[in-house]
Amino acid sequence: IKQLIATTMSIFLLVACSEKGDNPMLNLIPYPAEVNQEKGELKIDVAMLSVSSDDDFVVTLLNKQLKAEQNIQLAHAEDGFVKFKLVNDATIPAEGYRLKVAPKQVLIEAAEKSGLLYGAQTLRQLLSPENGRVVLPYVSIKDSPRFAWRGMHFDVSRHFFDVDEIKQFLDYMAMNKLNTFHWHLVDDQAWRLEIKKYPKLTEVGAWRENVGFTANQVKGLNVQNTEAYGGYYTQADVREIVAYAAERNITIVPEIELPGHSAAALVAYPEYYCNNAGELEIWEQAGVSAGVYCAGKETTFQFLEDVLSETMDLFPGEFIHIGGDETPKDTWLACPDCRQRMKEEGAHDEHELQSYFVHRIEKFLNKHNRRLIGWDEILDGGLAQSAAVMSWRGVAGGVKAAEAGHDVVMTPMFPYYFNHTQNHLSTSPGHPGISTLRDVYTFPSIPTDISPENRHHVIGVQANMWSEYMPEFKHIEYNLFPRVFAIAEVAWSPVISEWDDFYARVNNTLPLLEKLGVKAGDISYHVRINVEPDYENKSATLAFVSERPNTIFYTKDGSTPTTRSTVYRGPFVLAEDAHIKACQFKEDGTTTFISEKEIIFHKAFGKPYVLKYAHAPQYDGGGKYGLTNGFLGVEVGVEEKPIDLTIDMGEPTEISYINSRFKNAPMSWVFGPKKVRYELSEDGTTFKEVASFEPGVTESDVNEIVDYPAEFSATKARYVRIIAESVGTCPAWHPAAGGKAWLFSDEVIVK
Ligand code: NAG
Repeated sequence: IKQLIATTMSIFLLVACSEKGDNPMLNLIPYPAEVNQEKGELKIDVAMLSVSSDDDFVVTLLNKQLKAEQNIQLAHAEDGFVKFKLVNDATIPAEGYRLKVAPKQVLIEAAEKSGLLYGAQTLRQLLSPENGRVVLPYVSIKDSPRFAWRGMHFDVSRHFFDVDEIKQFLDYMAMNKLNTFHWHLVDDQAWRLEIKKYPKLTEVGAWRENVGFTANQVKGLNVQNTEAYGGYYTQADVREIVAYAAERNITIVPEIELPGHSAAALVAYPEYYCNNAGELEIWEQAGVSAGVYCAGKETTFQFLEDVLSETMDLFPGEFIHIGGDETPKDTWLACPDCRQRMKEEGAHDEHELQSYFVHRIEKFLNKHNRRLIGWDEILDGGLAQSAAVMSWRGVAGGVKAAEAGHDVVMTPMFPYYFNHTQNHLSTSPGHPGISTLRDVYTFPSIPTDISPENRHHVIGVQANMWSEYMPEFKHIEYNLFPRVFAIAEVAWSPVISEWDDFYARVNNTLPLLEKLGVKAGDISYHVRINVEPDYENKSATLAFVSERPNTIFYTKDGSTPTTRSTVYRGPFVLAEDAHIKACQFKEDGTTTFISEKEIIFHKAFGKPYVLKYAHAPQYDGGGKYGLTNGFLGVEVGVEEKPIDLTIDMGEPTEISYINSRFKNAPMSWVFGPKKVRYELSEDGTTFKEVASFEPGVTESDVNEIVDYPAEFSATKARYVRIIAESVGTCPAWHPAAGGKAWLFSDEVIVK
């Protein structure tokens, strides 16, 4: 019995030891589902690491990677020290594998090739040779992905990337266990896919006169704007790329945008544009053109079905992406054919006409056993149950779609758009609007607003790479890394680790990127100021979040922080107006950016309001109280229509001051208001004007917030109304003249 107790004890100790978590995390990204480290490590000469495999490609790829990263090669053997085995074991989940490092062998087992491929990627990260020897921890790993859709999107329309660059992109995906490549092949700026039946799509549509996106917008670029710029993929190229991806367990989802974002196609084939709608050009700048397929002509659908048929021949995957975002519908309203179609189909307005358009394409795809996926705008007007939705304008579309029973891929622009810069360096390419590694890593990928029984509809996550301001592949690499590690781990790992652990693993992986010759994006010194208002107690809790562990210094009076300012030690409560400024300092004592936030506990703080015209889902100002949450800087955005809100103060309140704030940034299509009017009411029915402004539109390239403060004699009122008129459309002098303009406001201050 003594013997038995002793044995049991030692087993207990052993288990306790391996589960206690006193082992540091292994340097693996994405982190496996289950890792059990045992005592000790295997030290072995690289030359002894022979390999045998039930699948040759796994070894070919692993060897190619090891050569580049570590300059080592595993020799083939009948009975290798490293064994990749396909086993008939139903307990291994889809794409999953088991990996065990033992004294006499390294064994990777999977039920499918994809599992072996991913096991090899994990092994690759475990191998760290020193002086001809490899040291491997004794470990046993059981691993499989969290999501079936682990996506990366790449826009090759705004700028062209050749076959080798696409393959390189796919390699980066495979090493991060990503399995879905969303290939954005067409847009207003170019059509890049050869379609045999319509050769002009690429003869005409793949080229524009200039590289466009003026050089001063595209940092570090020095392109002569004299020759034709462009390129396309032949069908042979595409077949080669599809096969290349398949070997790496990557399915390609091609995107054929419709009905909007289609100027390139319509310049090549103007007959599918509404008659008398005017001339189109292939775009050389960012933004949305008027190029929308005519929804009235039957020939449009014939054309699109032909295009989609060739597309389906090339891409064997289940999903075809049809775009569906940002469709300007003015041409439809002015087109007799479209009007006729609306009448015939009982479409009450242009939105229902888009719905008809999408439905019709969907039926065609379904007939060919494919599923449609599109941007969240396709939800307007209802969809067939099998259609899937990509939530890009925030998470609202994802919530709506999942609740309606559609599968959803979460790709909210903040933080999953990798074209947004990830730091504040003036040399960083991409769109402004910072989205850091930490933002990507810590973002809740399944919105908690989805009811628990519908959360399974979130089939995955995806990061998008729009290329307007990234003409060269090095820009893509800079913005991809290191954030791709974050999206990969979110997509794969069942649990997100502590930030510090992830940050450490990323830092340990950066030297490898250097060996591959990749210039990864610099990790920021950004300090995010999070405000949690407490409306009942007229206070707010502030928390600062940074990527780097450096000390955060801050001030509350709007002065510039220095290393003698207050040190941030944790969340704190604020009950008085403050102008917070916070930053981290680099080793040389400078800083890259000072974050700031003004907090004002005014009379309308936390008061509910009603907007007459809904804001865009992606610009909600931070939630329900976006315009009365007391802090400045996060905006509510309304397209084309006025910002017209009525605040309910809850009870008659003495008011003598109103200030509403609007953004003016014409080059981002955001214009200050044409007119602003303030009104007060006691009963919510009869309103009396107390102040008004008529600012007029500036013709300039500014990016400013303008205040409209008004003081007046104290008046008792329960309701406060602010009416700010929009310019509606971009004026004649603007590069996007006629396009819908935005109106943005961050706060209404009432005193
Ligand atoms: C969106 C557009 C896209 C553009 C991107 C970045 C979607 C679904 N649509 O407005 O065409 O490239 O922003 O500017 O993202």
